[in-house]
Amino acid sequence: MFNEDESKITIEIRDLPVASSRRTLKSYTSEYDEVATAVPDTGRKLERCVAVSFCLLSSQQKSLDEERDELKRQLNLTTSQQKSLTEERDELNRQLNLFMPASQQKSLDEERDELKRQLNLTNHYLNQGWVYFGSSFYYISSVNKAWQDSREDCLQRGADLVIINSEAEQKFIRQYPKYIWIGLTDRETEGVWKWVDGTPLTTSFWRSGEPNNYRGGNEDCVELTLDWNDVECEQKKLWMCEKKMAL
Ligand code: GN1
Ligand code: CA
Repeated sequence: MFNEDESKITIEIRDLPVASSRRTLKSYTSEYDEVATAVPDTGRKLERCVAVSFCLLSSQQKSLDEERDELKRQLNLTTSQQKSLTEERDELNRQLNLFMPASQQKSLDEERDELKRQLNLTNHYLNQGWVYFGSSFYYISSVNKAWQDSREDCLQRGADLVIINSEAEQKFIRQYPKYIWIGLTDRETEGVWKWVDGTPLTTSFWRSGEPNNYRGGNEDCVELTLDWNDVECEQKKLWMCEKKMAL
């Protein structure tokens, strides 16, 4: 880039003794002026070079400054948007609490969850062929089993053998096929009839002459034959399950 004269100047400046590096800016300036006067072209080129570098640096700084200002502007915008959203949320919460206290909201949420649970359960039972009557679902089997096995089947379905508490329920069950197991037994204590949920028998619908422990047998379980009859628990019959569910 430099011609022979310029190379000389470079060497002269580089080869300056260490002590001279402590000289004042004034003395360098005058030295530069001397050199520039001695070699006029070199001085002009150096000046041009410094000026171009300065211009480049200035323009880079300018674009960095602009970029920083733009980022600041966007940050301020986001912060102010967030602030207004926070205020809006707080105001909505305040209004909602005025309209309905938090405790009431909670109990409504719980009620909604409970209703959802019941709806899912109801769909499940209806899809499996259960029938709703009074405040229970009922299921009638399609195969015959002994009383205990029948009961196991109901328990696996989340239910138990049917318990008959009223005349309405008795009438409802009479629509179904004859000879079905119900959840009544005196297996624990002969002559003391108890429902599968442990409650004692109060309202009964025995067939005339029953229970009779027929011919001195061991009739400890109850079938529904329009009305009730005690029979041996090992007989295989259809059965009915009941799942209580107040809807
Ligand atoms: C007799 O008639 P049937 O089979 O429905 C008996 C019942 C016995 C049952 C035993 C009037 O009923 O008590 O439990 O056989 N009924 C009469 O299978 O004796
Ligand atoms: Ca009998």
